[in-house]
Amino acid sequence: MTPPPEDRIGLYRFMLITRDVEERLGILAKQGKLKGGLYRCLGQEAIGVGSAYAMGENDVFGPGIRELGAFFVRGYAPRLVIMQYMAKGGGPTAGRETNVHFGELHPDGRGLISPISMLGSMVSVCTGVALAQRYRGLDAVTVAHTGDGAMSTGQFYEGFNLACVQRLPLVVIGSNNGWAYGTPTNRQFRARDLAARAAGYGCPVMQVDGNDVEAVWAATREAREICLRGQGPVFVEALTMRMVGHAAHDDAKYVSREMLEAWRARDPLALQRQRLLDEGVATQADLAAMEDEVQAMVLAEAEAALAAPEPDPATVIGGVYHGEPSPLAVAGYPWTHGEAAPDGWFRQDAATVESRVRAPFDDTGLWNPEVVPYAPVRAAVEDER
Ligand SMILES: Cc1ncc(C[n+]2csc(CCOP(=O)(O)OP(=O)(O)O)c2C)c(N)n1
Ligand SMILES: [Mg+2]
Repeated sequence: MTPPPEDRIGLYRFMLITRDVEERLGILAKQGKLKGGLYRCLGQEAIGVGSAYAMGENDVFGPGIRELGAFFVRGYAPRLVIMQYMAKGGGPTAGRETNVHFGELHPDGRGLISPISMLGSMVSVCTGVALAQRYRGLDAVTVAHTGDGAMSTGQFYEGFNLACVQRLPLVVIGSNNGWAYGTPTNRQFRARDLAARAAGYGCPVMQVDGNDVEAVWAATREAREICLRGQGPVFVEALTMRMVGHAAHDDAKYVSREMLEAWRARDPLALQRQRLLDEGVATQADLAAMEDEVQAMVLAEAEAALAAPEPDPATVIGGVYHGEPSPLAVAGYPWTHGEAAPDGWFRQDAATVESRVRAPFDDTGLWNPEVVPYAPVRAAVEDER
């Protein structure tokens, strides 16, 4: 499955935006303009972008901290992300939080659950969302992200196992980047990889090159279709590498230079760029023009964020304690702290609910997990892991 030409270019463009925003954030951090830590997804841009791009309009997305690209795909302007990192008053949490812990589940929102710090919990939460989607008869799936480390938590097991038993429309994308902070995967689990671990839950499992944005797109697309047929959940392992430390304060000296070099040759942006040229989807001039346009756009967005006001001290506990008016509501954000989901968020149709709830249980056909081995980079780095 290959995306249409405009989407192949779109995938590259969103990865470019992601990288340019992170690079800009890195400069702002050095200038002392960021309030919190900087957690980058350098080298992993294809996973957030490819999976978010493959989703349907009404699907719900549960990103991890390395899926920054998904925020842009789902419609956030770079200035909002930069304002969030700068704790500006007009940022998505109005200065209450200083990296990507924000989202919107409102019907007018962008179907993004805020990344959850407690590792593994995203999968439990998304299991609940997927259960609600099926119960309410929605033609939609939930896409949850996990890391190799997050997959080692009890929360992951409990959530994912329940999703499998219930055959929920849940796609879990596991980014195997070889490390959970400074712990390599071989000190974390004995199974060969995340796909082997996931197969034990009894669901369909796929393994993709996480640095190939079109492969991530295609796998998510296919996983989504399987879920909509009632044969979910699906676990997709995306093999990748974290090209910088866990966060800006981590020099990652525990990662060997050889391993980094092997992966640097497979940079997701460079791979997609070359593919667009090789297959005649875009010319050198087209891409250069787009790169200039994105760079200028991100710079202008950063300038707008820099010029934006700090939070008003008078509202500083708003949206933190129950009953305090949230500055986000004032700023026009639809989903505010403590509000109930409005009527009509979920479509309630008894017949559809009935068929959705029944159908997956009647389907007793067991999925034969077809784990597609992924060789190229694995060979180079396997011993080290
Ligand atoms: C339950 C829990 N334990 C520990 C932490 C601290 N912590 C935050 S990120 C991280 C590593 C995560 O590794 P992984 O899931 O592989 O994601 P990656 O950082 O590689 O993208 C750890 C240990 C946490 N946030 N939650
Ligand atoms: Mg990891």
